[in-house]
Formats: sequence, structure tokens, C-alpha cells
Amino acid sequence: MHVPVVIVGSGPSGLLLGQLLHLAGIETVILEQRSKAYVLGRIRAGVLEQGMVDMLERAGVGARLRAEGLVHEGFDILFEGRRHRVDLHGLSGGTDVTVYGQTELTLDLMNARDAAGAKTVYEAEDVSIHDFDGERARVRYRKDGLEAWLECDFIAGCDGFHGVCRQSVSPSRITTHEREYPFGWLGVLSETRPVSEELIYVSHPRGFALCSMRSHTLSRYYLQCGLEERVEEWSDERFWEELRRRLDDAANRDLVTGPSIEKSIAPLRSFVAEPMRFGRLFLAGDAAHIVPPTGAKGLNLAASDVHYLSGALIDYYRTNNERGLDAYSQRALRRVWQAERFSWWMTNLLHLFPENGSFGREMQRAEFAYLTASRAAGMALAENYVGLPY
Ligand code: FAS
Ligand code: PHB
Repeated sequence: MHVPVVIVGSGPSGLLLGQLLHLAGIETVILEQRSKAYVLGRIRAGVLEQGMVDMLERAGVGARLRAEGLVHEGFDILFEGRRHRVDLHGLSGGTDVTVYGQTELTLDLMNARDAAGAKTVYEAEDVSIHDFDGERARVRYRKDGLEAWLECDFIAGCDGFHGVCRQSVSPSRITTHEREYPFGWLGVLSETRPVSEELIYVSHPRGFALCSMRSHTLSRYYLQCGLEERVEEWSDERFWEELRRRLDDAANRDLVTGPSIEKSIAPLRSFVAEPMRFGRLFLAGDAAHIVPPTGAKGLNLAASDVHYLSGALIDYYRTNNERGLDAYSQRALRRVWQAERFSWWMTNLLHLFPENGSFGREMQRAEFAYLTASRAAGMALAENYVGLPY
């Protein structure tokens, strides 16, 4: 069977790409190793840049986002007990962010794909990609024990950090850059009223914490934890007790605790693979890069990759011109590196790095002091957090 584009991965990257190509009349097949329920069960990102909101609107999946998304004009930083509000709206010239869970936008995109009658093969096993340097690329997979092959013009590797596509490229053709952080994030989802209207990023001598949300009745909290820690060691009671230790009196007064409905530990890393194109294979999203979630960039970077890749593919099929495809990797990486820098900077500002000693902590204090005193510093933070232009 021949199909113009085979997309590996049914996460936000793959689904958004599939939807934009469908709207342009370009057929795709998505191959996903997990079940639909498993993909929807993963609790991940929560903050959308306006650029991503605009893309979801263009993709025709903005209705629930408009109805249920929470527009945020700023957030607080609580640094060693001192609160500072970052006025995103005022400092960025009027741009806000929208709080809307990745799970929800993934569901919206899945529903749109089903409505379009576009094919996704869930629980596709042993996906492998072939001949992506040739005249025709091929993808092999197994479903219900039966082997199947797809011939295609292009393969979109939207299969995340551990996916098969990047791993299928000869190491001699790919350059990777990586930093692994010496801690993780312990995340909890609870059906409780969020502690505040806006997010609170906390830097405390005991470690980083983040108070976020998914709605007015669903809260998302994170604690910096050791890499050796296991989620089984963290009862709800222990989690809430540690969170309270890192919050100030005002937040502790307003904190509503309750049973966790999801609890997980995620490692933090910065990672970039260059280039993002290998013949007929194009990498997008986490398949090509990872950021620590501190700057809320992971999901939003996937959106800008898809913006560039979908535009290039649509241009190709309309004009037979490969200029967009040839420019994809360089265009995407320019924005990737800016998001990598910002995510690295915000992670270094707010987390505990005991190995950096007292000088390192004084540098964090000086950075925070500058941020609170300088409008220019605030503007730099705000323009990166709301999202640099595509
Ligand atoms: P995804 O990883 O979402 O999707 C890839 C898909 O490919 C998956 O469904 C996977 O099952 C599938 N796949 C993998 N290998 C395959 C194979 N061989 N064959 C077929 N399918 C295959 N970002 C934020 O901005 N804020 C956050 O708080 C945040 N928290 C995160 C927590 C965790 C634990 C992780 C892992 C990431 C988090 N991220 C966060 C980043 C996350 O939101 C990603 O940026 C986002 O999921 C990227 O989407 P995709 O590129 O589609 O990759
Ligand atoms: C989240 O709500 O999951 C979230 C919000 C902001 C971040 C990271 C995660 O920077």
C-alpha cells in the first residue's frame, strides 16, 4: 500500500501534523505502538503558547480549548519566601498563555482524526523504517500478529525521545547535545481546587516546587526530587507535607490537599539531535529534542516543528518544490535552540544544585534580584515564556 506520509507516533506532534495535512488533502497513516487509552493516560504538559493555540484553531480543534482553557496573564515566582509576579501580558506587549492539559488536546486531535476517517494503527508492534534515503521510503509493522508494509513519499518521526525513528539513523549522520540534570520532578494530579489563580514557581532551600493546574477543580503539583527516589516511597501525606514546607504562609493557607489520582517521577534532561531531516525522514517534537519542563516548552516546541514541517510538505505537494523540505531542519532548530536556552536558564535559576556550592546559590539569588528589579530582565523572561515568534 502507498501513502504520501507515514507518521510514527500518535502524540501531539503526530496528531497535529496528521490533522494539518488532512486539511490540506494529504493522506497520512499514523502508526502508534501503544493503545489509545495508554496515550491518553499519560499526564504531561499543561501550558500552551499563543502560537500553539493558534495552530490548534487552524487545525479545527479549538472549540473545547476556547471553552475550557484558562487564559493566564502572569505567574508568581516564590524565591526563598519572597513572591514576585511576572506580568506576562504587560511585559510581552499583550501576549498570554493558556492552561489546557496535553491529555485534552491529544483527545481533541484524536477525535478530529476519527471524524476525518484518517487511519491510525494503534498497538502497532515492531515498527521499523527503511529506504528513507531512496526513491521511496518504506515502513514495516506488525498488527495482531500480521506483518504489514507501507510505501510512502515521506516518514514523519513523531515517536518521542525513545522512539525508533531517530535510532534508525546511522550515528555518523547525527550529532546530539545533551545535559542530564541531577534530579527529577515528582508530579501529582489531584481533584482539588488549585492553590492560586496562577502558577507558582518555587525556589526553596529544600528544592524546587511548582503549583499548576488543569482546571478550576484539577490541580497539578511538582516537587524536585532525587534521581534515586521511587514514586512508591512517596505517600500522598508525605508529598503534601513536603510541598507545604516549600510554600509560603499565603499558599499554605489556601492549599487544598486530597488524594492523588496520578503520581509519577520524570527525569529532566536537555537534548537536541541535529539535523532533523535525513532524506525522506523528518523528525519532529520529542523525537528530535527534549527540554526540562521548567519553561513549559516541550509541547510547544513540538507545535512549532509541526508548523514548519506541515507547511513544507503542503508546499511540496502543491508545487512539487522541495525548498521548504530542504529548509525544515535549519528553521526548526533555530527556534529549538532558543527554547533549549530558556528552559536551561529557568531550570538553573529555580532548582537546587548542591554541587554548585554557595557561589552557585548566590548567583541564583543575584539572578532573581535582577529579575525583580529590571523591566528589561522581566521582558526577556516574558517574551520567552509566552513563546518566541515562529
Ligand atoms: P510524545 O512522546 O508525546 O509522543 C510520541 C508517541 O510515539 C507516543 O505516543 C509513543 O507511544 C509513540 N512511539 C514511541 N516509539 C514508537 C514506536 N517505535 N512505534 C510507534 N510509536 C512509537 N512538556 C511540557 O511542556 N510540560 C510538562 O510538564 C511536561 N511534562 C512531561 C512529563 C513526562 C514524563 C514526559 C516524558 C514529557 C513531558 N513534557 C512536558 C514534554 C511532553 O509534553 C512532550 O514535549 C510532548 O509529549 C511531545 O510530544 P511528541 O513529540 O508527540 O512526543
Ligand atoms: C504543568 O502544568 O504540567 C506544567 C506547567 C508549567 C511548567 C511545567 C509543567 O513549566
